[in-house]
Amino acid sequence: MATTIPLTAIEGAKRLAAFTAVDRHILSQHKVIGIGSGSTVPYVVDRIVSQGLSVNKDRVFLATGFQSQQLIVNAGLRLGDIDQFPVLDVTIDGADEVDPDLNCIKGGGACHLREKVLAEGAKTFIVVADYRKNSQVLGANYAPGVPIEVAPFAATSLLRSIKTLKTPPLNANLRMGTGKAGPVVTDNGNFVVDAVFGPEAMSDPVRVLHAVKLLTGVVEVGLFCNVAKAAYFGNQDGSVTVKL
Ligand code: ABF
Repeated sequence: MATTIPLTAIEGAKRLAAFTAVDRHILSQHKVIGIGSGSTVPYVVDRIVSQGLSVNKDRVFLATGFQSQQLIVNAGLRLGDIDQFPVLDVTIDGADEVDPDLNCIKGGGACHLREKVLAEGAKTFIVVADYRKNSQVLGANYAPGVPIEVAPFAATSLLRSIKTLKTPPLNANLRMGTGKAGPVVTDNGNFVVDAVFGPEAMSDPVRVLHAVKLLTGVVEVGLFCNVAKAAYFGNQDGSVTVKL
């Protein structure tokens, strides 16, 4: 007899957020859908699959990275390409942290360049997460800092130039892989620098985003400001908090 393994509270919260967001935002008329990265997104795909073949056969799904590409393909959904479908109806993705204005830190999984392309290309961008990501100030709950994708040749220079910002990070480090794997390499062949900014800087994430983006070698910054339309947080008690 098959045994069912109960979900932990956090997994249950992720699933609740994902299911609620899909039910509200992935409608039958939506044909081009962006699928983000991380551990909450598999529940998004599960819920979309449960909408049935009759709607899904006419849809195309775009991926933010290798993981979501595998999710789409393994679920039997049609994988599309951003070059063919640059405008998406809806993109749903996870986040590392979300503030009351729906500004997000993203990129803990090193996918934030492609995530931002699919978020900005969507008519509606929705964030799904568990309650731990619901924050008053970015950086309060997510210790690793702001992920910055950087061209490998410029990574060492960036670690120096970022210190010259008007409000510099408290620390910044090249993200390393596990063991002796060397630096983490993104799906785009770049490195990632994680920069921890203090509460004063993070009270204005748009300013941080603009300042860091101007530094030579920066490909994309894992701050998503004025992009998300809503965020859904699953709570431990089975409720969902919605930020609009
Ligand atoms: C992606 O996955 C990233 O931007 C973020 O780093 C991470 C969040 O994942 P999880 O759903 O596992 O918390 O969305």
